[in-house]
Amino acid sequence: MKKYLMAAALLAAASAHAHITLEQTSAPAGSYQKLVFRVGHGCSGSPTTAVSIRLPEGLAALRPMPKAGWNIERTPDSLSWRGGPLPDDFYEEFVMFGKLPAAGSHTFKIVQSCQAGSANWETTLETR
Ligand SMILES: [Cu+2]
Repeated sequence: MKKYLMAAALLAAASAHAHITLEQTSAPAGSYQKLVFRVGHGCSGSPTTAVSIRLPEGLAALRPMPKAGWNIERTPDSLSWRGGPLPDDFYEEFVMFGKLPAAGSHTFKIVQSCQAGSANWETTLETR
């Protein structure tokens, strides 16, 4: 949430919104936890059609939660939901479950794809 890449013109319009963020930003290292990614809006008014999350190192035994209307794509280092479209003025959550990394700061890089355009986000999980 604190770091993100957007065109300067979109930045001012979106800065008051929720972006894509983790519901909980800290958790015990090595514990099994649910990670909830919250999508607060689309791309400058355009509906969301995909959320692709690049996973930090050390996340293990990862299980995405299936979601009606969305197809899940997995690679060793990313997890994507494609479907929707999720209208700009709706809220949605994308969930995964797994074993968290060792103590430290772990960043998830997220690409939000929309019917028009896309946006890049980062959200960080602290494990202790
Ligand atoms: Cu926002």
